[in-house]
Amino acid sequence: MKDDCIFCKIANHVIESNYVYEDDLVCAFRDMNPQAPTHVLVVPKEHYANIVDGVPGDTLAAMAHAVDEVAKAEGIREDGFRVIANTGDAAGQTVHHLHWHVLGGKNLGEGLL
Ligand code: DGP
Repeated sequence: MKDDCIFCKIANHVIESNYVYEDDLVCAFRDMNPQAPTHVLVVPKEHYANIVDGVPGDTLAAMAHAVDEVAKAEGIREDGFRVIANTGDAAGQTVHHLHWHVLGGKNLGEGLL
């Protein structure tokens, strides 16, 4: 755990949040600034800066499983939803702990965002 990382603290319950799903490797909690009716962040409990920071395969698989669990719990799995991983400054990544945005609950259209 990285002591100055807010998502390390939330993922490891040093700071509590609004959790939607959790297992040994990952957790999912609601974004504090939601951009859609469902806006949940899936994060690993270990610290990785982003998706190209040597993330182990089992962690990536656990994140994908968590996306599925979130989509089921939120009732957006059948209609469809969007998963976004902002990576680095040019993508506007503001929290430098790997996270996938899961967005759904409305028609997101064909544009990127
Ligand atoms: P980005 O790094 O641009 O992919 O977005 C980071 C997201 O994290 C942004 O939508 C706001 C959210 N966020 C930042 N700090 C917190 C926090 O302390 N709690 C929660 N629930 N969300 C946060």
